[in-house]
Amino acid sequence: MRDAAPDQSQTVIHLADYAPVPVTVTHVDLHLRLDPLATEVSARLTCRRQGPGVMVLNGEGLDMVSLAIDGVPLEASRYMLTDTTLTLHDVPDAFLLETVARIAPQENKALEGLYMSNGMYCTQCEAEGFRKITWMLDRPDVMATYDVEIEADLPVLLSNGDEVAPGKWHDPWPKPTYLFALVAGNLVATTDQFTTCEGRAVTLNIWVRPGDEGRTAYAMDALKRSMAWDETVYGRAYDLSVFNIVAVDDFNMGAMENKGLNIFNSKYVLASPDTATDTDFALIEGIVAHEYFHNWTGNRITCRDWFQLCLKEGLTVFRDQQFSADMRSAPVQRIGDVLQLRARQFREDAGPLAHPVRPESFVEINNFYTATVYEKGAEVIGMLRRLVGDAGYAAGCALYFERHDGQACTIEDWLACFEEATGRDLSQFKLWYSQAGTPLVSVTESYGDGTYRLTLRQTVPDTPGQTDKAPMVIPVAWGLLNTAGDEVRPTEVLELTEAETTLTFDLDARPVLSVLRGFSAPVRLEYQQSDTDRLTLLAHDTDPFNRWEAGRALSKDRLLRHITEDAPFDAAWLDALAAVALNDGLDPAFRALALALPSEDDLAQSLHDAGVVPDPTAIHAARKRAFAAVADRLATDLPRLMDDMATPGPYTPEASDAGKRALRAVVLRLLTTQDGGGAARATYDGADNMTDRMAAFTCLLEAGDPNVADQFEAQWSDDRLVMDKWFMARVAHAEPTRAVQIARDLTARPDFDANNPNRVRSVLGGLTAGNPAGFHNPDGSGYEFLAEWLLILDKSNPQTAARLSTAFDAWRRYDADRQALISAALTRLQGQPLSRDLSEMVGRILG
Ligand code: 0A1
Ligand code: ZN
Repeated sequence: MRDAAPDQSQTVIHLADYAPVPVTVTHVDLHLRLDPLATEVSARLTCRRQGPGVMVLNGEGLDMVSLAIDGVPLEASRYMLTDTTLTLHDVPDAFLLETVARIAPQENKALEGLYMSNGMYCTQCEAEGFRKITWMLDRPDVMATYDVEIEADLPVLLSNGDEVAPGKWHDPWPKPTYLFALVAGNLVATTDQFTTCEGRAVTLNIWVRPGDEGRTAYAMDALKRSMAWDETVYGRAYDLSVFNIVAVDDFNMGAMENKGLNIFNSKYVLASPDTATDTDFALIEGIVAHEYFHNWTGNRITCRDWFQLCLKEGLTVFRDQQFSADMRSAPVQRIGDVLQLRARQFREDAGPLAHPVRPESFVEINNFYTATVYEKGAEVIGMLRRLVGDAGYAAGCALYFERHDGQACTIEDWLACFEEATGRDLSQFKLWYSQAGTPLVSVTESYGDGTYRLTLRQTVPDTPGQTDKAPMVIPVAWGLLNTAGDEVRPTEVLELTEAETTLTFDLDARPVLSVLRGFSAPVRLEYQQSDTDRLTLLAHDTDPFNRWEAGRALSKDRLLRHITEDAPFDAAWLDALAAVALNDGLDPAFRALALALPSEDDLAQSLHDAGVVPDPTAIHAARKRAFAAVADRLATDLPRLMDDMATPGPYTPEASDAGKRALRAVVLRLLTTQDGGGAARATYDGADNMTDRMAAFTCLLEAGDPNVADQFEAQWSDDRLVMDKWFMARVAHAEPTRAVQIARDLTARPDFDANNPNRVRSVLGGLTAGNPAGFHNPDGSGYEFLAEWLLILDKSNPQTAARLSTAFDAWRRYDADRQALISAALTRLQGQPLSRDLSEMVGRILG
């Protein structure tokens, strides 16, 4: 294997420096003769001058075989070739550039460009991978049509667009390089049909390795539902005669929206009841939809430059969340989305990696596929919709699709459509794209003499490179209940635009405030609401999100007070949780969410926010005690609850059954604290689906069952995706003092493939995210272990190494000893030759 040469160039690229290319490419004609070590890529680029200047093409790791313009080989004096560029001097106004390059896909372990996975050729070109295939203007504002011819002794040869002859593909839709894709291999398809609302017959294929055909049905179903939904809700129809999805085992991210040829991490396509959990099914549905929705938000209308990434990603995440909410329970989906946002994006926004939704500079764009760009980007779209209303949102989207189809756009283009369609000035709203950091909204209220007064104050915290921020426009949805729990004022949206706003009302009695309903803005609330009011909201709020939020606030408060003051767990809280758990009128999925306690990382951040240094070991222990207290309170009800949540009949991934299994999983965890694993063992032995099996497996691991790990392995050792779950669970559910050693031992196994990102993430992520008390072992062994692996991975797959390094980003929360250990590990890393990806991350984390 050839190591990826460390690229330490730390050139900073700025949004402000954007300039269009002087010479553009309008058509790309590619011929690829595939070979593991000597693939020949012949490219014919139709070029046209559009302004003054030299033409600089990108090209990395390419061996040049030939170079010609309009059929004439180019003399050495007319071009300059470097490791990363091909500069052409004195080109005509219109010409054909012909290059032949040689590359070695088999040696490409960075999984960017053209690479091989289990004998199959595949590509990943976003963001800047096309330059590893051939010389080209590898930037999103250069949009070209493509003809591709693939030569290989393999049965299936795929590229973008429509197949015009075996192995020959034509894509009529102009696209940037990052949407190019090619796949060649021994694959089998599950095929279906869809007829669009415009009457176009579309063949749908999901291509997998032979043997995996039995696991494609759910993804196909999700694809058809996505196509129909985008027509109905956004008026967007598909535009080619074929839509191909390919499942690949070695993939850096979740999936990729290449035009007409989506490539997926096999984890997000393949599912059967026996091998995938309910969570996997939900993720597959959401990701299939996400990639499909990109066909309009990303592909037909793309980004002018990579700073505009949120233009396609924030909008497409918002759309996939809307879709999932329509397919499933909307409140449960919203709670899940907010949990995810807080866990990943709030954490990012609170630390050294904080950046605006539209960053203004970067060294390596791959480091900006972040929770802020994706998830906060989606929240910004949600706020926009709230502010302009449903009709205004529909009108703005319609104008955007009509005006910008076929273009590479900016956030300014997007917002202008909403300003024009609705007449609303969005200049203050635009701050959401440029000011980093999670705004803090503090809420104070008073009641006296028949007057209720509500004051909201906002501040936006300092973040790296940004201080003294202006007030944002924050849509705060709120309503009032009376103390008996009846709603006295239904939801209204207050647009907080100033640093401080006060509302005053005449009311007969003191109300109970329900604020930030539906989590109407991605902000943190500072609000000392009384227990009584929270209990009222938990029992009665008409807004399901805030009903859950009230319970969450109570639980978090109990845990924090238990950690800082040793406060006992009181009956009022336990009774309230029990009441929700046993309320048959509520959706089981909601009850499961209400019973789940805040995560260890969430508690660590909350302690830090309160000025207390978090101790991961103490947090872990406190959370276990809280769980045991809930189990004690519910003890006599647990077996019945388990029975009530039975799902008779064969497994279906439907949300209603999944909700019951989710509640059963929480109940099983509670039961395990009481019976040492008896119920979990019975569930494990009797499970007929992976959801129940995994729920029981993790309980048994935590209970110290001596056999279950081997038993699971014996049954599933041939299944890569199932074994990823096993690797992760072994670490995440290990006793914290043993977690690092277990992780270390797992990486020494022959089936630990360091070139497979899923396997690597199972073990390293299982430790850093799944077992915080283990990762933060006071002896520093977790930090050492991660740093060692970052260095190893960086040599072959810099992108994955850089992503995993974010586990260190919250280091300044911790005590002086832990901080010293982490900064020493990071500083040692910094002293090594690192990739551009990892060195940018380490530098930013150290600050
Ligand atoms: N655009 C894809 C995600 C993606 C991004 C980068 C990749 O390689 C660096 C791969 C995939 C999406 O949003 O699904
Ligand atoms: Zn996306």
